[in-house]
Amino acid sequence: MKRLTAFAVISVSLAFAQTSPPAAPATIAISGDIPKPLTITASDLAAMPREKATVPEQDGTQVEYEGVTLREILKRAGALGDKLRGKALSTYILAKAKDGYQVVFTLGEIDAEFGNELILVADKRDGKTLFGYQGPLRLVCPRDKAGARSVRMLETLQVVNV
Ligand SMILES: Nc1nc2c(c(=O)[nH]1)N[C@H]1C(S)=C(S)[C@@H](COP(=O)(O)O)O[C@H]1N2
Ligand SMILES: [Mo]
Repeated sequence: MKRLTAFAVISVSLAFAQTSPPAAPATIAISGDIPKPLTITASDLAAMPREKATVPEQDGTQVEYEGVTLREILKRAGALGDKLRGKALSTYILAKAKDGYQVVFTLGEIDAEFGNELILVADKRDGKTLFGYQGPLRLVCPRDKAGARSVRMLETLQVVNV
């Protein structure tokens, strides 16, 4: 009986140890060459215009991500205006993740008049919050043929005007 209890206690603690810690709040910090640094919170994201994108997993299954476009976020931060001309066309966005992973996008590829890329800052996957190594926020680049720019655990966007 005692042994059974000890076994039960160990199993329960193991079960707890295996559950991931509470997810960090979904915020994204935007800094660099913008009028003023800005943090977008989970509730900001929920209130902004939302888009969906369906992309294939590496095994071919389709998953639906949902979130706010990088374009909307850059507009909110004052990095994207009406007509992208001059210096704005040599501006890039450095997207950084919690694990140090980082990739670059240009304002030109995101702007509707140029590349018109729909890049998503996603907070949901098939309707559910992004778990562990994926979230709470990630980029999704549906037009990319490889997954490498779809930064998981996205934390910051730095706007750099070269
Ligand atoms: N933070 C972070 N994001 C990342 C990576 C990484 O190492 N760290 N790897 C990239 C690569 S190489 C791929 S193929 C995709 C894989 O995303 P998936 O887990 O949705 O398949 O994540 C990308 N995003
Ligand atoms: Mo990859």
